[in-house]
Amino acid sequence: MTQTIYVLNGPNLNMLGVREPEKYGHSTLADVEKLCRDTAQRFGLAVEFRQSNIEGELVTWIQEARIKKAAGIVINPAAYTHTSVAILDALALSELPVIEIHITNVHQRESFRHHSYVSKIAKAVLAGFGIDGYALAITGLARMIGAKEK
Ligand code: CA2
Repeated sequence: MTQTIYVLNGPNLNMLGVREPEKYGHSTLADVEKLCRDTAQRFGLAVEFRQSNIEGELVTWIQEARIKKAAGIVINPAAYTHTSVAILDALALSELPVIEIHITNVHQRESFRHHSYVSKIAKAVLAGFGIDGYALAITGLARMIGAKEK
């Protein structure tokens, strides 16, 4: 049976490629989705790719990932990284392997971006690779769950 990974994106990431290209690059969220699908396909994995500006919707999708027996979660919680105990709790309750990814190196930015609630439960954290971080995160998760490269 094909295993599925959830790739979840938080608020404002729908603006990728549209605003602030000097910080976030020129790729759009649709480009990120294609990169994720292409990377996952190499390991025979399916992808549920979602973005929301609403905290509770992300929580619901994390719960859904567990119900649907997903193999793991790659998440860029965006600003909720630094604020959301609800997303931390949902990820912990999911009992799934979680990889946290940030496009920018949050540690070079404002001090309020240096703390992540999600890092408390993430198996691994990537920051500063641009959108390539998504491909690296999926590759790392695929190896973690024992998916074989085709
Ligand atoms: O570096 C990342 O991936 C972040 O998760 C992005 C969040 C930020 O709040 C985190 O501290 C770090 C912001 C997402 C907003 O994305 C935009 C993309 C293009 C233009 C404007 C915003």
